Amino acid sequence: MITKKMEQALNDQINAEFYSAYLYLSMVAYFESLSLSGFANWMRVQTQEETTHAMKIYDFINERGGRVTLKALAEPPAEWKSPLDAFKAAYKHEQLITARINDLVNLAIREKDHATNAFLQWFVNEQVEEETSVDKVARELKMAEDAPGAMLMIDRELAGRVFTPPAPQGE
Ligand code: OFO
Repeated sequence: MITKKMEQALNDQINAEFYSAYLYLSMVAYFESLSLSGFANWMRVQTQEETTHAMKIYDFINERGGRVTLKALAEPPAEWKSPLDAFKAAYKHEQLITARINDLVNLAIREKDHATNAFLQWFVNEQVEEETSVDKVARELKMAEDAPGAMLMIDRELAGRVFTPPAPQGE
C-alpha cells in the first residue's frame, strides 16, 4: 500500500509523462511541417517512450493498491524557431523531468516507502539516457549550423531510430 501523499505525487508524474508525450508529439508535427521526416520519426519514438513511462507508473500505482486519477494535459507549444531550438527545449524539459523524479525519490525516502524508491530507480537511470540522447542531437544541430547539408545528414540518421519497449521491471 502506498500513502495518499505518494499516490498523489505519482499521479502527478503520470500527468508529467503524458505531457512529455504530448510535447514531443507536437514536435513531430513541427518537424513534419518542415519535411524533416527523420527528426519527426525520432520524436515519434520519443513520444512512444514517454507513453510507456506514464503507463509504468500507472501500473505501479495499481499494483501497490493505490488509485490512478488522470488530470487534464496542458497545451504544448506548436512552433519553435528552428530544429535546434526545439531540441534545446526538449533538453530543458528533460532536465525538469529529472528534477521531478529526484523529488519523488526524496518523498519516497521521507515516507520510508522502500518499494516506491526501488521502483523509481529505473526512472533515475532512464533520465540519464533521456538527457544524453536529446543533448546529443542538440549538439549535432549546433555544429550543423554553419555546415550546409549537415541538417539533411542528421535527418537521415534520426530516421533510423526504432522504438524498443522497456523490459519489465527487475529484468
Ligand atoms: Fe519520461 O522521460 Fe522524458 O520526459
